[in-house]
Amino acid sequence: MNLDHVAIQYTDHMWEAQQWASRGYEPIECAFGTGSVLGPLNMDHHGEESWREGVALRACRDHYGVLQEKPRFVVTGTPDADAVLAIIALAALVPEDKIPAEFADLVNRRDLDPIVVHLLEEKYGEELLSFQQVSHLHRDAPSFFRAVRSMCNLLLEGITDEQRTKIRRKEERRIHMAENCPIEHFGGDLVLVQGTVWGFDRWYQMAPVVVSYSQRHSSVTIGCRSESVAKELFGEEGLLRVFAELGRGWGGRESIGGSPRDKRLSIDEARDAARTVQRMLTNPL
Ligand SMILES: [Mn+2]
Repeated sequence: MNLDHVAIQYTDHMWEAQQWASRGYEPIECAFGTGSVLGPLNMDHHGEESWREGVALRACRDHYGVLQEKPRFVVTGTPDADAVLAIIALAALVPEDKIPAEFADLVNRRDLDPIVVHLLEEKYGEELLSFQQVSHLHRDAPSFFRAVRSMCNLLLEGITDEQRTKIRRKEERRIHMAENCPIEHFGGDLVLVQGTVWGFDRWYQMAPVVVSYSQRHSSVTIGCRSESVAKELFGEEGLLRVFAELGRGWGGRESIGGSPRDKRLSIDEARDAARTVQRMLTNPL
């Protein structure tokens, strides 16, 4: 798969995303704490843009191939299926008939609510799982390229029965590990988990607010079940209020974010963060 003609710029900063956008790079899900950077295609659906439909859905249905001649993008965060499929559709990196509408729909539903969509029971669920199981995806441009390449291959070649079995087993193992990791309750609405796998879809079933400590990365992620839950519990700014309270470097969106990228945290520091979140919960405004 040759992606030499595709340009993807990664940034963690709104001003930088704006700069790329002004040079003709289409922002894909460039939501920052302070708002979204949009290009001509309005490819975001977070924060003030959350009234819009998801980006993959719109890219596949309404804008397939429109950036084929100028496939330039600016992105932020980790490469999720929604953003990656949007890039593939806009740049026409695979033929249109290789993107089943039901796959785009599943990517969209899973992006909006990972808790209610159980991939093991969905048509194309194994395909989406196979993408999600691509490891070592970080917050950088090479990861976006890797993710785009991997989804292109998936769409072009499909998966074998043998791969399907492996994918299902791996997902069952992930669910088991997520549900059996150490969990501490901070009141009824908040849990602190020490996860060795990504498990927010399972953890949100225990509480609407989850503080997850990753021993491997020595980092903390804080999430709310949804943007509307975040606003209900913490006020209009959602978790952004919490990140401001936690100090420099903490950040993200209304419903999810985490600890400073350049700082290693201990489990005790994660517990302190959970206590701060709990305090702000009981004291929403
Ligand atoms: Mn999305």
